[in-house]
This record gives sequence, structure tokens and C-alpha cells, in this order.
Amino acid sequence: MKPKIIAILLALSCAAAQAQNVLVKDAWVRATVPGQQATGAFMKISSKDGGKLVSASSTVAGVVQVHEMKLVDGVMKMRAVDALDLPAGKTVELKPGGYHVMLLDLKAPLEIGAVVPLNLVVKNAKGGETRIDMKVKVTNAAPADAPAMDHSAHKP
Ligand SMILES: [Cu+2]
Repeated sequence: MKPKIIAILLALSCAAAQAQNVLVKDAWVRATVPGQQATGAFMKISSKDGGKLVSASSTVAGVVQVHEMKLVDGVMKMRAVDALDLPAGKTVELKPGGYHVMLLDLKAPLEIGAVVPLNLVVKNAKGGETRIDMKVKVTNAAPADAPAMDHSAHKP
């Protein structure tokens, strides 16, 4: 068994990384403008046996956190969470307005078309940790939002 599998597909609609039982699909990072210090990374994560996303990191950001976004009294608020549950066999979607990976203290603007490294750590039910190393495309819309992209051909 390999400790980690690096599967890097730069095609926008096919960005997928698989490590053991964890599959990450459709990952993207929102582009920033000069002066912007933070942005979000979004993706679909599924864990065959269940687990928790416990941390994330990237060389382009000083701090990376898992955030939750919620409507509180009519105002969208976000906060860091210790872990994001990945129920067995379910796909958890990190998307604008919901859970996301927050990249803070950006070292440089992230321009559309750039590719940034993003590493996730998923803890399984037995406490084992899996590290997932990805290269994620910088864009300004989710891959799924783009028309004329058929995801049915990309079953793992
Ligand atoms: Cu956030």
C-alpha cells in the first residue's frame, strides 16, 4: 500500500486526487486581486470509510483553515472549524457559501489560470492520517458551473 498517491490532473473539469479511501474532485481556488489577503478553495471530497478533514496547507498561504459559512441572523458569517466530517460513502461539497478551505495571509495574488499546491490531511475513524497532495487550478467559478462539461465520464 502506498502511503500516498499523487494524482494530478490539471484539466479543469477533471482535477482529482485520490489517496487511499479519499477522493477529491473538482477542486478550484478562487482567484484574487492584488492586495487581497485571503481566498477560498472548493472541492468535492468523498471518503469510502468515513473520516474527517482535519487540516490543510499550501505554500502560497501563510495560514490555511477549514471554514464553515453560515447565515446567522441574515448575515453570512464564517468561522474556522476543527474538522469537517466526511461520512462514509458520501460526497461532501465544499462550495462558496458553505464549507471551504480558507487560504489566509496570501503571499502573492492568485491569478486565473495559475496552479497552486494544496495539501489536505484526512483522519480516518481509526485515527490514521492520510495526506492528499493536490495541484489546484485558480479560477473564478466552480468547474461544475461551466456548461458543456460532462462529468459522467470521470467515475473513479
Ligand atoms: Cu473562510
